Amino acid sequence: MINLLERAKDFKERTALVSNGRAYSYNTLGTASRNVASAVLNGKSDLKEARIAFLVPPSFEYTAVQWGIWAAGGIAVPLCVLHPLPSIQYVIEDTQATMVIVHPDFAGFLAPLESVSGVPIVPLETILREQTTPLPDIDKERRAMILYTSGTTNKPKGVVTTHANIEAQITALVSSWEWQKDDYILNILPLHHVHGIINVMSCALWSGACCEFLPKFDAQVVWEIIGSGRLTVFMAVPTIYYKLIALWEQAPEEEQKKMAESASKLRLMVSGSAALPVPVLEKWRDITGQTLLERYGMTEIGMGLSNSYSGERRPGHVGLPLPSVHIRLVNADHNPVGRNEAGEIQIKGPSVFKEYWGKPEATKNAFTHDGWFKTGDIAMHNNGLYKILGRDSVDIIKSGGYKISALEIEDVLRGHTAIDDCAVVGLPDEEWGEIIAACLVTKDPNIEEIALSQWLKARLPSYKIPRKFIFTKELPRNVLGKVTKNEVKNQF
Ligand code: MLC
Ligand code: AMP
Repeated sequence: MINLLERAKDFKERTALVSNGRAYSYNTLGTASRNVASAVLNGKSDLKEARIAFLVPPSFEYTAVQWGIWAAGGIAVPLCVLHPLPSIQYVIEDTQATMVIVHPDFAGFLAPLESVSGVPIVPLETILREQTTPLPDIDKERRAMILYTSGTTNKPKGVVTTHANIEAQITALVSSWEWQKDDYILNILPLHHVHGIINVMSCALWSGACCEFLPKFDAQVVWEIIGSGRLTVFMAVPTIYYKLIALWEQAPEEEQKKMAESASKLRLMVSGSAALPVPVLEKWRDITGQTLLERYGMTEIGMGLSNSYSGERRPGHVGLPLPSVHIRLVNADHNPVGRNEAGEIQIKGPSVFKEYWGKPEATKNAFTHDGWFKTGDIAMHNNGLYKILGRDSVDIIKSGGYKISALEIEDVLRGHTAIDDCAVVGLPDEEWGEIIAACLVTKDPNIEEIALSQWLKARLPSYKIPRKFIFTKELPRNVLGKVTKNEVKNQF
């Protein structure tokens, strides 16, 4: 199994996690994880890749549950605390989860699922009780985790990674970014995506460092924690840096100086999950003296490309392949491109995922016949470093660092009785990267945006809800009848 629980034994009484105002040592985390493993095994000798879903906010308990599932031979399926019930139900049913572990704050919210899906919902408290069972030996090639990511299909797909994949994703970053046991990082990201799970939490715990959880991003609190001087490393999506800059700009001059000085002391600040706008990089550098290290990654591959920790960090670029990552750029004819030519990023290596859960056809289509994973991102090699130019699909939107499928939102919108047809697009936005916009063909000329947003909130998480609407009699289409999304964008 992933070498996290075993390594924890070496770090003993060092602080692993700070959660809800309490510090937890590596020994405490190890014991809690073994209690969880014994509880989920419930008399069995090995879970044999049973899927265990868990709805637990970022916390000590989250980590103990994740490690416990791994130690018992299960597949960890972290659920998103921001999702409405239908999105959660989809993941539980798609993974055929055999159990859902639920934090007390979400027990009432999840309760209706037990009868609908027939899946046992188990309170977190019972899972954490002290108990011991012999734990199985887990081969690293076995499946460890499923994370859901949007693609060019309407429903998100489950990305399956093995213990070996996860270990490769962690170790590439630990060595490149020189993680040490004296590091201290703040996690402000959701823990159902790789950025928070791998880059922040798992890299810290691999290294014997400390990870503090802030359950929800709040720019004011983040600045206070930076001001405390305890952080050495910070990682976030570009939107978060934008929001931190906005708050700094509102502060009185004396305060600004203090904020900037404390931020200047961190050894590393990283941006990723979406393109870091050069003005944001420059502004952050002007304020703090820190040049953000931009890197490129994806749920299916962990991290692929990174600017240098100790060398050049070129604005607007994502650097070079991380250790063990093989990369090539290919054109539409599947041939490698020349220097300074654009091509699709394709990736090979031990960090690349195993499969889309239950979707052999989608898995096959995601790889070339000779085993390269097709990312769908377009890049060029520009004077020694890679630069991301965009994506090959207009149907994928990146907003606040979340990847969102336009088709998924269209599918939901078409379920509204007043909507005949629709087209969803991403519009460039300084703060969010892109914001979601919907062009609607409706029967009801009086349909209200507020009422529509409320209706959507019951069906989609907040970050997938369109922020702009326009109403039209007909969607623009090409001669083949396909909606021309670039024209829709122009209409906004
Ligand atoms: C929220 N709001 C949005 C929005 N999301 N408006 C436009 N577009 C969006 N996407 C609005 C809300 O409606 C609300 O408005 C206000 O913003 C605050 O909402 P919130 O929910 O409190 O937002 P906040 O917590 O500030 O969220 C911002 C954020 C969040 C940046 C912290 O989006 C986030 O956690 N992003 C990270 C996602 C992530 O981890 N991605 C990694 C994927 S892995 P009002 O009017 O009600 O106040 C990956 C691979 C890799 O990509 O390379 O890493
Ligand atoms: P996800 O599926 O949520 O893991 O999102 C992965 C996608 O985020 C990639 O395919 C890219 O499109 C995008 N992405 C990640 N990092 C960067 C970056 N530094 N610059 C531009 N796009 C990025």
